[in-house]
Amino acid sequence: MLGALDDTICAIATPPGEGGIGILRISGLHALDVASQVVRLRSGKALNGIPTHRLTLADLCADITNAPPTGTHDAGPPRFIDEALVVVMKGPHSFTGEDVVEVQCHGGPVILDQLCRGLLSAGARLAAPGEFTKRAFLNGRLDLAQAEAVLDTIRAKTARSLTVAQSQRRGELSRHVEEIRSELVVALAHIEAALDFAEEDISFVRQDELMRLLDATLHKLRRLLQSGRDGRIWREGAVVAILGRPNVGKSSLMNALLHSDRAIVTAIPGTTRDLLEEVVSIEGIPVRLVDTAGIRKTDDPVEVEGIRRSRVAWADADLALILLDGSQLLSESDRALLAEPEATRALLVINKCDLPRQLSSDDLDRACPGHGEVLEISATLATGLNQLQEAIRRRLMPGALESHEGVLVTNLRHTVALEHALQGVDQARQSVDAGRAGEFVAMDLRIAADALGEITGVIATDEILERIFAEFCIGK
Ligand SMILES: Nc1nc2c(ncn2[C@@H]2O[C@H](COP(=O)(O)OP(=O)(O)OP(=O)(O)O)[C@@H](O)[C@H]2O)c(=O)[nH]1
Ligand SMILES: [Mg+2]
Repeated sequence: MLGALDDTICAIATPPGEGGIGILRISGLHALDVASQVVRLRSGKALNGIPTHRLTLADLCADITNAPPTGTHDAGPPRFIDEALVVVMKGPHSFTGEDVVEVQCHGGPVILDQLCRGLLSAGARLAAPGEFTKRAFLNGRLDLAQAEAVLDTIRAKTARSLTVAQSQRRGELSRHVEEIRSELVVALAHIEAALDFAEEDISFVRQDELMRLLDATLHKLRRLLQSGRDGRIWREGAVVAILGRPNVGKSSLMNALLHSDRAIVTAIPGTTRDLLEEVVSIEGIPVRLVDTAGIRKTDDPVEVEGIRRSRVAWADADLALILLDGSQLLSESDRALLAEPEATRALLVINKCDLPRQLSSDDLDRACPGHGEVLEISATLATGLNQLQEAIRRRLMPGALESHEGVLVTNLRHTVALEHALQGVDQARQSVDAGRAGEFVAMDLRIAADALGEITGVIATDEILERIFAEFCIGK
């Protein structure tokens, strides 16, 4: 993999399709030579003669007739493709740390395709997904947690998720983890020194100091791990399923929360047959909202399949809303749903509160003993929705937003590494407590320090890198 760093890579960095501007990136040892074969500066100057990090006007020309994606062909006269603004970013002061050229031309698929082919003929190769960011990591421009946060930044679905991703991209998590790791490494060095000079009766480490350090480290690791559940939701979003018997207003609630006519709403029970999903920001939390088919006994095979899917959505959801029609008495279908064991963990929502109330609270308590909070809304009038959104947020993230000013762990890979580190430190602490030989303590501390090193990539195998960067898009 390291050998591949010699290649000059190129990729279209803007999304496929038509756009006002399309951007193509080139990075590598020969980025300037390769780009020079396609980029003609209007000033007549050579590409390597212009100042770094400055936009310059250019024409793009290449012989792209029958040019294969790679390899050689008989070169014809270069043809004008488009005019462009070109920026050279000389390494190491570029995103990848290498020489980078970015070409901004019109965002047409044919233009970008021809430009790309021209560069491939000039000796570049197509970048793999995430290869620019991987190079930034390998060249020491970013650590691994920061590189992962580049993807989270691009994928953030709400403003709050973006803030969390940006803080990780700036290296706040990395700094925190590195601080803990270096404390462990220092302790480890003392213990190992003590082992080396065991006969000479020199004490390099006081037991009470070591215990204090291990306790403090355990505390820090536990706090980081606790932030992991909320962190995962900020990064990946939560799934909230709207359930209920037919006609209670599930699709109406979906539309009200989305402020759009996404789902079909009719007075006919059994309107929704399939799952409908949309992402919406609920108090800053990215929520994938799932509208489901009304659950009731039926022989209609299409509806039966819809109901099966509703149950799958319920099982997969982080939170379920069970919707009830307040203008009617509880029906058999309502009762059956409320009697399900998972119903006690759902948020009960009484809809149609704009109509005269028929549903009684006592009846509800009997149908679902031990149920949680009950909210009252009208989906058509959009009343009670703020309280509902607040309740959803409270249920998804019981720790209020304010408590997360600190560092937040958002990534499962980091959580797993932190768990390993915690085990290691805990084990080391037990060994110290039991007066075991220093070798045991050192071994456990080494495991813990290495696990933390995997987060920032101080310790990273090719396999870890492949897995991380494969998730990226091409051009990033
Ligand atoms: N008065 C009143 N009517 C409502 C309210 N919410 C929904 N409705 C009406 O109830 C009927 C059913 O609404 P839907 O949103 O289609 O109900 P659903 O739960 O999705 O029904 P299925 O898809 O059949 O399971 C429609 O006629 C809606 O206009 C409400 O808050 N107040
Ligand atoms: Mg519906």
